[in-house]
Amino acid sequence: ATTPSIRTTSPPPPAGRPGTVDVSGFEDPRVAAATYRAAGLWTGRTLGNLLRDSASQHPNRTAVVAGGRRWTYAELDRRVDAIAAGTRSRGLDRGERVVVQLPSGGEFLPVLFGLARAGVVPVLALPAHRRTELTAVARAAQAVALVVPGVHARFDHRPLARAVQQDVPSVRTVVVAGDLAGPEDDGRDGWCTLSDLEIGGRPAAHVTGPGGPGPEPSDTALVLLSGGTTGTPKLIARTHDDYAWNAVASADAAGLDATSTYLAALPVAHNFTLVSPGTVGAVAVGATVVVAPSPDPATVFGLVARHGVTHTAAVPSLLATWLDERLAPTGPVEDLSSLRVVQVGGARLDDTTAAGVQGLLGARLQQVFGMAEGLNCYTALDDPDDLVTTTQGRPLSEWDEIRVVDDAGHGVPDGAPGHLLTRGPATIRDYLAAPAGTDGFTADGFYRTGDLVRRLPSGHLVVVGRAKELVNRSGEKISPAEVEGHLLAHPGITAAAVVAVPDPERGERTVAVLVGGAGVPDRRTIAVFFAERGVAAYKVPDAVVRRERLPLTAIGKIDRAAVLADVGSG
Ligand code: OOB
Repeated sequence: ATTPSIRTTSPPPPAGRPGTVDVSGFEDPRVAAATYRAAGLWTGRTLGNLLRDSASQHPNRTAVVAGGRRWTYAELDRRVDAIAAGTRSRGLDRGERVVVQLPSGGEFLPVLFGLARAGVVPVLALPAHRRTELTAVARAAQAVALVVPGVHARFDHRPLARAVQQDVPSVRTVVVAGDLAGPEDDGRDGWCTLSDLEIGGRPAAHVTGPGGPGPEPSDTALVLLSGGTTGTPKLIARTHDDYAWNAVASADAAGLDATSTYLAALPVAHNFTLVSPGTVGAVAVGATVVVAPSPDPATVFGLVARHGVTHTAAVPSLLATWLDERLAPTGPVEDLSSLRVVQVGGARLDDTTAAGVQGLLGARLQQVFGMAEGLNCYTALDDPDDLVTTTQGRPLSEWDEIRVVDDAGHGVPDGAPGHLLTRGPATIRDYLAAPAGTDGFTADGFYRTGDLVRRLPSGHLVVVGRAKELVNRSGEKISPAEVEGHLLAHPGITAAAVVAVPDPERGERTVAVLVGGAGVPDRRTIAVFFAERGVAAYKVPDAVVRRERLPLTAIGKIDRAAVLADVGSG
């Protein structure tokens, strides 16, 4: 392939910060990529290299603390080598996809980096996902393997993995981070434990041998799931180049360096916890990662005090529980003096909670407005307090282009609300395996975020709302269309509308308005029905309301504004 030339003369005004960088020709992703490389953003390092470099610079520094165990960088690097070799020797090839469903614990990072080092692509599912979600993800990704815990949170993931393997014929291997269920799994084609993989034992029938070329920086490093608006999962393929840049630049924005300790309080598979700067950013700079088994204040504060945590991240609803515990302690009052930066993002943080962080936690607040599709915005650690408490920050770099447009796609002036479109060094140009009709991008490659923002003259963005149909429940994104689909499968329901209503604790919660007469099930029955269908429990509506009919618009669609007006307060 020829490298496209980069035009440097008479640049048109860039869409990001006017006059700072030349983005002409960037509608062609190859031109943009060549420029990100030339500008030194994309450095050609893979995720495996990030770890290798930190291991050679700080071999004896603690890399990961989890579940009462700790690994130095040298140990983590060796473990990752072993998993990479085991992955290859079991016949998983470069570019093939593996669905990883691991909870917060000591296995997640070794597996993530091990697969990435082998060039095998982890697809990050949530521990809460059940047969419906995992099957859909494995199918869309054409996954060849699954990595699951044994029993986690009193749920046995092995029968679930077996069911997904039945549903999706491309899945030929299951790796259990724990014990195999019993003799019936032992001889099962392709099944092994993570320890088997690490010691390279039990070669499968389809061994192709270890080695082979490692991943290229432009290869997909990992696949994230979109907090999408449809029932079908949208897969987000992030490259080594873009993810490594996202991690390193974010570490810089958060003041995270080799002397820092990052606490992963939110679930480890979420993009915020991974790369903003998260665990991948921490590994990139040689910081220590502490993995919290639970985000509750007692666990988090105990870990902060014990390990001298300097940085952590929360969604607004979680932050509120931390602040409450400091205001009115229900347990021992821990020494949090090591804490320097508390990042908050995933959903809109209210100004009052924001203003409480410094006083109650003794740390600088950093607001983070990010998305798995790529863009990360941060308030700067030295921004004036009013910007830190009232805005969601500025894009990570001058190469992150921001457009704020009206419904017709015309730019709006600074200060006016509009739709946020973005293009940049971390932002994807398309989904992998997007359902037909997905209209997520403009012709010149801008991602339509679905968020409504105001841009201040300083470049800071304020998130003022959302145009996409999505419920943001404690930062967890739920698609009303998907939940409605599951509800309509119940014989007692003839029509259903799911809307987001404000919730003091979670930010938003789901209310389902159901039609179907006497047969309409209650919430508990729906919870059982969803579990039987293999749907994640967090999708069960928080409240159920019965009505004779749903309000319709003139052309016969569900009138969501009217539904919301009906049930909006409860
Ligand atoms: C993060 O990623 P996703 O993919 O789960 O969700 C992205 C969406 C955004 O489009 C926006 O609607 C919302 O979550 N969001 C926020 C926000 N941060 C994310 N809305 C208001 N204020 C914020 N600070 O949620 C994510 C990824 C990386 C870092 C942080 C969050």
